[in-house]
Amino acid sequence: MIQTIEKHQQDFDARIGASTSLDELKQMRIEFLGKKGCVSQFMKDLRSAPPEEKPALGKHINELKEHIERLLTEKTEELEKKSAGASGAVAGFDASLPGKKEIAGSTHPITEMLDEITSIFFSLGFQVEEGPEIETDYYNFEALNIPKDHPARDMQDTFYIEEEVVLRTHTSPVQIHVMEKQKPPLRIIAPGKVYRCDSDISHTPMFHQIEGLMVDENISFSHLKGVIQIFLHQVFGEKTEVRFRPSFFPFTCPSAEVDIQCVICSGKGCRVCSNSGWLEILGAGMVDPAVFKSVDYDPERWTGFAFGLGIERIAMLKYGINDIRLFFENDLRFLKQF
Ligand code: FA5
Repeated sequence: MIQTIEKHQQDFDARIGASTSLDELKQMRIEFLGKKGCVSQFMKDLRSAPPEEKPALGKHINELKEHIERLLTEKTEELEKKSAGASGAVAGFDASLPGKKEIAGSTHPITEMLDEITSIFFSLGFQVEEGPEIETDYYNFEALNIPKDHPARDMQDTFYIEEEVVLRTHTSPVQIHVMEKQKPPLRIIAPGKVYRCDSDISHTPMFHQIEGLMVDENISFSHLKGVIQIFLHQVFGEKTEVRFRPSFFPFTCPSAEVDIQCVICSGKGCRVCSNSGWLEILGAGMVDPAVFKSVDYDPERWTGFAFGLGIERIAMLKYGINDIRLFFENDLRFLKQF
């Protein structure tokens, strides 16, 4: 039996030396180590061998088994390395599979609109300022001439964090922060997020505004009209219909709301413009003397205008979007179009 074992080992050594594929190795593993393979057969034969020969035979069979296992493992690793080297890949990597496409990110349409508007005002000499999104009641309302019991608070449905702390409902409080720090003349815009308890086809609870403020000697309403007109014509084109409508804001006097003809229905009236043919995009006016007093500016010497515009509304009009909520649903099919 020892001779037969040795014969099988020689046979195995010759075959493994000549083997060139992983399939051949699999086949040899079955033939030599499988249930019906020669090692199993030797184990069965061992049971009927004379007891005095059993230890030596057992040792030979185990050595053959270990030899086969070791050489099969070594040869498998060698062939795997070779095939990986040939395909330029690593083990377990299938070079024939189609590649995964890298998805490149792009700027959100609201960010693009913000950048575009900011650069228009920048070209008109306005500097960019920022303010906090969590505001005190004082900056969001009181310093802007909206006392606690004033009905104008109803115009901006407010998220209160504490009694005196709110999520800012508009970017107008940045006016106060800037005027407290800087002396006139000044010309600033303040872009950022604002929050109101609002949600429908043209309102979202979070949206973006850009505040504008210009203060100098002899600033008049015609300066305001000129700046707004230049801005809207740059965004929507020279032929765009714009209208100034008298309005009320406690922090400006006189005040106006500016509408632009609805681009969804070309002024005929639709769901988006509530059948009016116009969409309101900004509020504006001459800075109220009460606001100047709250920041220690002399209202006899300085005059100024301020405006606050809704970025999403402008983006809706520019791109012909009929539901503001699409901007925030993160649907890539929508976002990829910009
Ligand atoms: C204001 O917020 C004033 N602070 C604007 C202002 C600034 C007036 C300086 C005078 C001087 P109003 O509430 O109208 O005004 O909002 C301004 C713009 O924000 C609106 O014209 C509209 O375009 C947009 N807007 C208002 N509420 C929402 C909302 N929930 N979702 C999206 N856009 C909105």
